[in-house]
Amino acid sequence: MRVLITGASGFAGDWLARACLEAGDQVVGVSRSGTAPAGARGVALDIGDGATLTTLLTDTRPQVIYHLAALSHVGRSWQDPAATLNTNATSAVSVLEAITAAALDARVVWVSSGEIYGSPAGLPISEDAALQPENPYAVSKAAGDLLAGVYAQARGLDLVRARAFAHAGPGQRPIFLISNVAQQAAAAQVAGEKRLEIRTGNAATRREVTDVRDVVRGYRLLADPQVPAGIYNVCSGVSSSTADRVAAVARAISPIEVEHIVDPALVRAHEVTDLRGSYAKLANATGWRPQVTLAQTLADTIAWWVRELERRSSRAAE
Ligand code: A2R
Repeated sequence: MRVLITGASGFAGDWLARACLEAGDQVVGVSRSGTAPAGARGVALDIGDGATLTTLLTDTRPQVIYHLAALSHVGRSWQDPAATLNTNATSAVSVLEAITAAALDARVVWVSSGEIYGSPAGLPISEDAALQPENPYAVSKAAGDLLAGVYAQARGLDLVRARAFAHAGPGQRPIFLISNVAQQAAAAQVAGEKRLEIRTGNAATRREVTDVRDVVRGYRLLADPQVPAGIYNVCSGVSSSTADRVAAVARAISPIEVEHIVDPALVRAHEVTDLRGSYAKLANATGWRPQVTLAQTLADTIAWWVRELERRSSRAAE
């Protein structure tokens, strides 16, 4: 299978590219840096450059296009909302235009986000919930999601919108919460500490998280043209509280003693108490179910950070 992945240098894109390579796909990975895993062809390209993207699509004729390229961080979207909207909405149009212009017979897996639902009226969140984005990132992803739906209908693209909820796992940047806590835990292990303080916001707030390996398995299942086009949540369906997650970290790095400190500076005033999605539609269409537990995600992410920190310190010592 010939596949093209935008955002192949990113956290999920790298896992996806490697999963495709393992399955025997020929992978073209697009990002501004052009970095892609060994075995893939990395192409340095800004997705806003529609003409070059059209030429690349025409030359490589992918059978599946996974669109992941985005500015992906909610906090950073408040720092630079215009850039976030530019990449995730305006440049998303250039991707849709390029796919249309290349006139490919391809399945498009358009990676959207569970963030676009905002605070829903009911749980679990299904695909027909209203879109109520609450930050610039969520607005930009909602715009990209809606545009993809409009292009699929108006231009006849064979497109699925994969609304991925928060995901985590080895290799994620520490600006994301789970990776940040895992990095702290790994640093304590590497330094031989006996005690670790973890500071968080509200301990009772419940959020869901899906392992990145489950997420990319979902994307690959959605690439099958037999799966009806449409909208699919990709999510674990279970939420855990902040306190649960800190306790899971403590179990993962035992015997290091973990003290959970709820920092008033991190507590948000009007926070939604629970958020979780429903993956029933994806399960019905593909048989997908999450396989990796939160404990496993945490253990693997901590182990990844231990290797990463040791690699950095041996490089610094050279
Ligand atoms: O361009 P680079 O080398 O910084 O690569 C990032 C790429 N990217 C772009 N590629 C081409 N043109 C652009 N203008 C552009 N802006 C960003 O998107 C990188 O390969 C990827 C984003 O990776 P991460 O920040 O690690 O995001 P993650 O967690 O892998 O999320 C993937 C997708 C996104 O659509 C999220 O909105 C969704 O999953 O949750």
